[in-house]
Parts: sequence; C-alpha cells; structure tokens
Amino acid sequence: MSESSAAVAGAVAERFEELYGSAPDGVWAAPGRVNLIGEHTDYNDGFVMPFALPHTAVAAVSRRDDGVLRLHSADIDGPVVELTPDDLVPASDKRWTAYPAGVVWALREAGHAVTGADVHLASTVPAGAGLSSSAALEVVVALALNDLYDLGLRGWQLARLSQRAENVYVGAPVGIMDQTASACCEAGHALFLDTRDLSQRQIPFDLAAEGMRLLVVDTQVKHSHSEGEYGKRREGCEKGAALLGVDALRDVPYEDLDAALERLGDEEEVRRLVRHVVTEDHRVEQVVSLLESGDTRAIGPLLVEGHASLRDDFRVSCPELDLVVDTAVTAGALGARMTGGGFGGSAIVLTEEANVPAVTKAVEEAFAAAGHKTPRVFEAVPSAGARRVR
Ligand code: GAF
Repeated sequence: MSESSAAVAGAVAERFEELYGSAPDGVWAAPGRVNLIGEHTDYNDGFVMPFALPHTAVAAVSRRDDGVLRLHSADIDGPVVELTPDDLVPASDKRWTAYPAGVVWALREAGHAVTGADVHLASTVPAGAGLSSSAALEVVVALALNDLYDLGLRGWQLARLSQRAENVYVGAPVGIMDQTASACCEAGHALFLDTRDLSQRQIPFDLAAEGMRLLVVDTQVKHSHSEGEYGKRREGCEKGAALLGVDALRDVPYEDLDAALERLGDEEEVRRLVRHVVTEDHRVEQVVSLLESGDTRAIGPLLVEGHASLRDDFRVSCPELDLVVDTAVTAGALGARMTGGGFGGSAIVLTEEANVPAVTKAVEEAFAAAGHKTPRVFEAVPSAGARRVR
C-alpha cells in the first residue's frame, strides 16, 4: 500500500470512530476503472479489457449482528443513515445509500446471512465521470462483508453480486465489466475478460516502461446509467440477437458480419448496433494479440476505430468526447477513444510520453475555444483491484 493510501485508510478509520464510537473491524479499498477497449460488449456476452485506476472507494466497516445497517459517506452531506437489512426493498431507494444497501440485499438474497454492519465510505473515484464510481462503492462493501462474515466468495462472485445489486436494487441495467474490473484487476495489467463465462487473462500493460502514457480526460459532462439511453441500446442488441437467432451478439462471428447485416434487412437501427458489437469484440481480440506480441503502439488506430464505431453506429458519444479524440489525434497522440458507457464522462488518450504536454494543452485549448467546461486530465497507471488495506 502506498503512503497516501495508508493515510486515506487511516483518515477513514478515524472518521468511522468519530461517527460510531469505536474503531472499525477493518478498512477496504476498491478502485474505479478505465476500459482500454471493448465497449458495450459486456451485456452481449462479449470481450472487454479494463484496467484499475489508482482512485478508490475506501470503506471502514464493522460487523453487526443485531439487524441494523448504518451507512455514512464522507462525500455526501448528511447524517448516518440507518436501515434494517430485513426490510430492504429493491428500487425503493433513490439515494447514494442504494449502492451499499443493494449489496447487503444481494448477499442476503443469495442466501448469505449478513445481519448488519456499520459502514463509513470515502471515494476518490470521480462520480459521474464514466470511471465506475458506483461499481467501486459496491465492490468495496461486498469485499468488506465477505471478509467480516467469512463468506469465502471469490472476486468474480463479488462482482456478480454487486452487478445484481445495481441491476435490481438500484435499477440500472449495467453489464458485468465494471464490477469485475474493480474486484479482479491487478497492478501493471489490463484484464482481458470474457463476459460470457468470466474467464480472465491478466495482460501486462506497463506503458511507462515503453515510453508511453495513457491519459484520462474527464469531460465533466455528467452521465447516468439509470437513464433510458443505455437501456435502449441494450434492448436493441437483444433484439438483434433474437432476429439473428443467437443467444447473444457475441455469437455472430466477425467473418459472418456482412451476411448477418444483410439478414437484418431494413432494421437499420439494429444493424448499426450489431455492427458495433461484432467489430468491437474483434478489436478487443486484435488489441490483446498486439499487446501480447509487444506491439503496443499499434493499438492506437484500433482505439480510434472503436471510438468512431461508438460515435457513428452505437451513438453513445457526445461533442465533448469527440473533441477530445479528434484534438488528441491531431496533436500527435497514438490513439484515443471514449471509455465507459458514454453520453458524457471520460475519454482515454494513448500518447508518447514526450507528447503529453502538447496533447494536454491542445485538448484544453480546444475545450476553451468551444466554450466547454475545462476538462480534468490525469495520467492513468494500471493499479490494483479490491483489497483489504487495514
Ligand atoms: C457502463 C456499464 F456499467 C458497463 O457494464 C458497460 O456496459 C459500459 O458502460 C459500456 O461498455 O460502464
């Protein structure tokens, strides 16, 4: 654990003690993520390739055996919220507390006798920036309860339960990528994940060693998955799979894409969604083989292609994300694309280390010229997944 995360863990533990009157049983951390490639493929049983950010949600937690769940967040104004695990009802809570409470609900629904807890949370994952702040909150609580109740669940199982919390309790129809990234990523690696069976491969991804950097550009355009557009894309993909007679779009081979598109006839909207998902799965496989053969710079054009597909076919980009990508590439970046669900949020930029200042300046100037809010630019180093920190 770095000195600064030790300091964060200490501060969160101290605040817990002030709030609840005794030291926590432990402190856990779970990261946000960026996705290198493989967007809107996870609810199509496809491939994704996220890596964990150094930014984490941190939870100080104590077990309670008296049927009381108390929740507090350093990031939200307000008092401790007291709930009763026996009375948790899906879709009844529209506050931040739905994420941690949803995890308690999902664990209990799966048959785990979680009777209560005191929880204090603090997160450095920017909220609404497409960097999985919600998944980090869910996973950190799931991991803490897994340890405190000795449930013996593995990372992928915690991810599944966290996804269930978000789908059913919170009511956002997200896939499995973000929770798995938060639970299972490893420092210095990107996670090649098959979302059908959750099989995983850790792919070494150390850009600094090769003289490159990956920047995150948070456009500051806020987004939310519980709003309709994400769900509409998901339904469109399911319609495509049904029309093509497959379980999921992952089952349409890239080689058969043209024939599949032809079979969809005049279903133009569905054709676009299918084309994105099938080509995106193919791009993930190409990126994996380039990284595994040490040809990291060659992934740049695939990132740009992926962005064009999300912009033109899947239509989940926005002017600010497009501006980041176009400006960064014009300024000499190796590649760039939006990351996460879209409709705002963040883009990633792959660039030579020497080019970081020029690319950053170009993006900031382009935003100023367009009258957009100043973007937040920071370097993303592949970091550790969820863990106990104290
Ligand atoms: C969001 C969702 F939460 C993920 O499951 C995934 O679908 C992503 O959008 C798009 O790739 O982050």
